[in-house]
Amino acid sequence: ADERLGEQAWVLRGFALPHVAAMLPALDDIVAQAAFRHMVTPGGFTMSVALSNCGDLGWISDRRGYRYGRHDPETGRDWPPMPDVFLQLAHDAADRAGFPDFVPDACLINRYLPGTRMSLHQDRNEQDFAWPIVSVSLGIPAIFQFGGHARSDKAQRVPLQHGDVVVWGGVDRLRFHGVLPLKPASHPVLGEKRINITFRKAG
Ligand code: MD5
Ligand code: FE
Repeated sequence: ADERLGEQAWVLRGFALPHVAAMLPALDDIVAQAAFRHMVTPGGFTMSVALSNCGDLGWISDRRGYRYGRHDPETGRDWPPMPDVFLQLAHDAADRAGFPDFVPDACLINRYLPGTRMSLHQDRNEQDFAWPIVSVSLGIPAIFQFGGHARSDKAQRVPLQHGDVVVWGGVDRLRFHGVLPLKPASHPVLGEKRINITFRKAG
């Protein structure tokens, strides 16, 4: 029951569910090495989402800008390696959405608590926009905003649940998107939070 969001954008409902049991301990391992933190935007605002990364490249923000880097700026160490279960899930979801041979080198992990939001933006820090982005939602639900190519274009609202995977590529890769403030809720396994894991080929 795949849902088409755009010409080359798909919601794969529950696609991650068979992998969640293996993903959660891998996630705990990552955040034990590279803790969730709130980064500052180039404009001087502290992001409401807390983030970590795994893989060769991690997405970072500070007063100097947004970019990918090989090291965790908090510790100076490499980001933790991308677990095989993450790689396999990202590859298989991309393939299912029509993007074969996707091998991500960057995995951004966002943590949302009730009230956390992400305002409309485009993801433009990757080298090659021909590769898709794969996003996995875990924990409490969120309403994703899927906009157009201009910030002012009307956005569709797409509810995302635990286990849903979204794949964006091609003509939909640079659409504006965001997440509405999370409503308080509790998930039986993750508690009062949402984790979003995005896979990119950044380098
Ligand atoms: C989230 N994260 O739920 C979202 C899901 C981010 C971010 O937006 O940048 O960390 S990823 C949504 C996304 C990625 C690339 C393209 C499009 C959406 N899109 O064209 O709609 O934490
Ligand atoms: Fe984004």
